Amino acid sequence: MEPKNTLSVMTTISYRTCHLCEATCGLELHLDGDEITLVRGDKDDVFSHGFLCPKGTALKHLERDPDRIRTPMIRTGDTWREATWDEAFALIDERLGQIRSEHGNDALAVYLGNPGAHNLGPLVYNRVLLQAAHTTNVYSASTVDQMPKQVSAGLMFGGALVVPVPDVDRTDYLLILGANPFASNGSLMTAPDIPGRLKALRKRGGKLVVVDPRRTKTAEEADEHLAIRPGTDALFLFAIVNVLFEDGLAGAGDVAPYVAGIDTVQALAAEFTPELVEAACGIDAETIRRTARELAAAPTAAVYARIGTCTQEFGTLASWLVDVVNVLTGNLDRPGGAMFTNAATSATGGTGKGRGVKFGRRRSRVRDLPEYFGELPVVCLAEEIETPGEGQIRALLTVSGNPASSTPNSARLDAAMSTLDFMVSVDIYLNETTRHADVILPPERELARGHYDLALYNLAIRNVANYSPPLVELAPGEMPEWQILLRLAGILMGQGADANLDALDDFVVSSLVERAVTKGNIEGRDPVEITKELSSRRGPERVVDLMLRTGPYGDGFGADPDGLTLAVLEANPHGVDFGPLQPRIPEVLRTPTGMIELAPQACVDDVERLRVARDRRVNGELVLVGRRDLRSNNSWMHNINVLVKGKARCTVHVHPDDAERHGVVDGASVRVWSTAGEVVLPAEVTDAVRPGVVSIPHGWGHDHPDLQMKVAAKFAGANSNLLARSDLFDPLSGNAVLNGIPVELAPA
Ligand SMILES: Nc1nc2c(c(=O)[nH]1)N[C@H]1C(S)=C(S)[C@@H](COP(=O)(O)OP(=O)(O)OC[C@H]3O[C@@H](n4cnc5c(=O)[nH]c(N)nc54)[C@H](O)[C@@H]3O)O[C@H]1N2
Ligand SMILES: Nc1nc2c(c(=O)[nH]1)N[C@H]1C(S)=C(S)[C@@H](COP(=O)(O)OP(=O)(O)OC[C@H]3O[C@@H](n4cnc5c(=O)[nH]c(N)nc54)[C@H](O)[C@@H]3O)O[C@H]1N2
Ligand code: SF4
Ligand SMILES: [Mo]
Repeated sequence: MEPKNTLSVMTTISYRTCHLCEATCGLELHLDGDEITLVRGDKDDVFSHGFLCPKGTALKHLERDPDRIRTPMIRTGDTWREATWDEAFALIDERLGQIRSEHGNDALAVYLGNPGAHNLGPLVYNRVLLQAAHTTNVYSASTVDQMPKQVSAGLMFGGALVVPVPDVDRTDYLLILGANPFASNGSLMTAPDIPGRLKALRKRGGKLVVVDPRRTKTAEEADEHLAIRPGTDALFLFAIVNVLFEDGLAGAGDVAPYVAGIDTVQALAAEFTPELVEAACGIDAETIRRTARELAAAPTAAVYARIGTCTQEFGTLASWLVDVVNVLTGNLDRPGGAMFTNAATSATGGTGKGRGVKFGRRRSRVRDLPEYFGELPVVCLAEEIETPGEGQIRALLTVSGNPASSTPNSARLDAAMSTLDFMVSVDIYLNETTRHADVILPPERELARGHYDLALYNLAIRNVANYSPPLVELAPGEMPEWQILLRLAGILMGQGADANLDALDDFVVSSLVERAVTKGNIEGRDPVEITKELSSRRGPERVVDLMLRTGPYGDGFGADPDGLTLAVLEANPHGVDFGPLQPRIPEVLRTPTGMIELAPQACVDDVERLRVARDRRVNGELVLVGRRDLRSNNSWMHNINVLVKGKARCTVHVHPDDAERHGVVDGASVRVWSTAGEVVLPAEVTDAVRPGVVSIPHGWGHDHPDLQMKVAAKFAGANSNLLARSDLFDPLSGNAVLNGIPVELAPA
């Protein structure tokens, strides 16, 4: 064996952006042939400067995990067998063909999971797949995640991705609610090395305040921690707004000419004094008042909120009020405040107006819940499978998703999935969800794919771009995920199991080109000529090239010879930095009025619900919240020994007072139950949670005998979503309530 850091003659060094979370760190990969021998942070990466976390290093183990599925699998009864691609697609064509012709397109549901937002194939081709499926039953991890933020941003600014991000590197004051970026490395805020950036903020004299029912690592590193009661962030933020108006501190700064609805917000906030909300929030009035004044007085400030404020009862109201405070403190769209990224693939040619957003064009069959941005709330999925009648779901296609683990009332969904007539999963593991599939289609290994973070660079705290080419050849029998998705799309379009992929892909690209020549830097150009210029590439890379070249820094196919192309990124393996964020209002707005709608009617109407909730005893005696661990990634990286070994991570955190009251002892097994179900797991008695709150991480519970994840089975843990209820959701976004769930607890 060789010492780790010595380069053998065989070693090549390559660079690649890590796709495992939203931080987009640059990795330096040492390869011996096709094998990774060492992973380091790329110190020349223009954005991450050498930072990486333990998951980045684990890429090496993920690539060679022996439990990973590498060949298509077909299940008959309880037995799985390997199959050829042709056989697998032929079976899918036959069965989905039957089901859809007999019962209609809605009989097939599609669920898109989180890794699809981090992988180039699905980022480009999931859309094509959905168009081909032509079904009302589209679901995704978005409605157990950020949908409230997208809805509030849609209502206020006009688009699902017009989401402001905190200008972390320049702000003087950062107020974080319901996020723990020291563990998660940031979300809806692409910022590699957030620990370093937050330390730098404090070092330059800035202040960091964290609002979280738990004293997280981020809270420990902050100047101040406010241990809020779960689900009350909207009340807290309303009280801040109240103080801003009462003290004459409210002013929208440079964006004032573009703000509509300030008076309505002022009137709504009038009743929510700090004194009125302090008991509900568990934060005293004086602290709320001081926080409002500090936010207003800081030279620049930003409010940033994430999972804890989205996956709760008032997810959209809280998400809305975050940006209301950003506007009213004059911090929206100014350096050091909350700003809009101008990603290299952003659509250009915006006029500062648009169609805005419209929800509910379709509705769920059983509960009549509206669609948001083309998808139905995943809290509806189980009932749509269970309930007979026209439009019942009989077949399911999951693409990089594990809804049996990640969505509420998992036991019910799990049972419902076992009744499906047919199920297909595009996935790399045989896990809680894919065990129900009839066919599993495994994508290629990570190093054989190109990578460009099409989604997350839209939310980056600097304008950056970085492309990673595939580093190894496809092994025999490996199929790229984009081709799998396109073949499935071909089947759903009725072109059969072996549709001409090249022709399909040409069609995808030509329709994008047709649209691109209607605006921006290639307006009026000949689409045939543009398509020809792109023709040396295929698959997602061709689409990325088009988007980069027509984006804000693009070469416009000759219009700016020094402009950006995919080839430029290929020549810059450490990325290209287009600098700090710049003010973008009004150009970035897509509302029909061209204004920032500070008081969208849907939010105004929902305030009544908040008013009622304020007076009740918050969600009963004990409520459940989640948490994330740095060495974990939702439900799917628990089969990697270096990440899961050591101290058990799937424990329930209980405050010492609650532990005493319920007779719970540190380390002993406890039973936690809700109206949805129960779990048994070890207790960790800690004052890091506030009294009345217990915390369990999600994504565990790998104990089913049918799973093929040997390491995960040893560290199985319990699935917290057995406790989450599918009847609890935020009515403005359909998003599940995963934090603030009433539970009870007893020694097991
Ligand atoms: N209680 C509770 N529940 C939660 C949350 C919470 O905070 N609390 N968080 C929610 C959030 S934010 C999210 S995003 C969701 C995640 O919900 P999901 O996206 O449904 O679940 P993941 O755990 O991310 O599972 C990802 C799946 O993709 C597969 N996979 C991994 N890599 C690839 C690949 O390259 N290609 C393909 N095709 N498949 C791949 C994995 O094997 C796994 O099956 O969970 C949500 N659930
Ligand atoms: N290591 C690791 N990194 C990840 C992931 C992972 O699973 N592991 N998942 C990735 C994904 S998909 C996402 S979406 C992001 C999420 O990124 P974050 O939003 O930073 O997620 P969490 O670390 O779960 O932090 C949420 C915090 O909200 C708190 N909270 C719960 N309820 C409330 C409430 O009512 N009010 C307030 N103010 N706080 C509350 C919780 O105690 C918790 O500390 O992380 C991503 N990065
Ligand atoms: S922080 Fe995220 S992007 Fe960076 S190395 Fe870790 S998992 Fe990868
Ligand atoms: Mo997420």
